[in-house]
Amino acid sequence: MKGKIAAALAGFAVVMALAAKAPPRADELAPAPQGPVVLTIAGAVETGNRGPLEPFADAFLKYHDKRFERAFAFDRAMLARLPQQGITAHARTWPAAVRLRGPLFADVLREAGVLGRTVTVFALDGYGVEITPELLEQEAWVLAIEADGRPLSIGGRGPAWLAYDTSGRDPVGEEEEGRWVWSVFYVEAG
Ligand SMILES: Nc1nc2c(c(=O)[nH]1)N[C@H]1C(S)=C(S)[C@@H](COP(=O)(O)O)O[C@H]1N2
Ligand SMILES: [Mo]
Repeated sequence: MKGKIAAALAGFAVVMALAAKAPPRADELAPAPQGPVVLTIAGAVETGNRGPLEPFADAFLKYHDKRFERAFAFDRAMLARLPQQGITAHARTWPAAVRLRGPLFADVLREAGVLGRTVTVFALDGYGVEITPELLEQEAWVLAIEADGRPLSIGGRGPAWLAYDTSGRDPVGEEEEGRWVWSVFYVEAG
């Protein structure tokens, strides 16, 4: 009897694991981005707008050893459609303060359905910073897509740059600047 229960439980666990791993059906997904994707959010994404990482097509994500069954991908227009915030960010080592503009990072996370989770923000160069919900609440974090009136570019600090406003206080030091990830392209929600 015990064996049967154990076998049934094991079978149930396998079914659940398969269900969790199954790639989403197309009709389960939110509308896909129209333009080139600049940001992919994966991990604890429930709905998402794309299916599994495709090793051939998603060569750069594969290069960074990213894996997912579903994700929420943003093209630049999707980020630009969210309410935009203008901030002035300044760090001690910079030649001058920079005017940044883009959506609140919290709005981006909400759109992907992962607001409230700890996220790791990754850049093209592999740099990654963990942002806990507590850290997110301490500042009005902006995922900037524009700096000093110009769209952020790949090769510059684009496609997106995570920072917060520092006007009215001293330029930030190394510790805070270290959390301002530039060239953001991927977010993993835990
Ligand atoms: N993409 C990316 N963002 C990053 C870093 C990095 O190496 N790569 N370094 C962080 C640190 S530690 C600092 S102090 C600032 C400035 O880094 P930089 O001197 O490499 O420009 O960016 C932060 N954001
Ligand atoms: Mo740094």
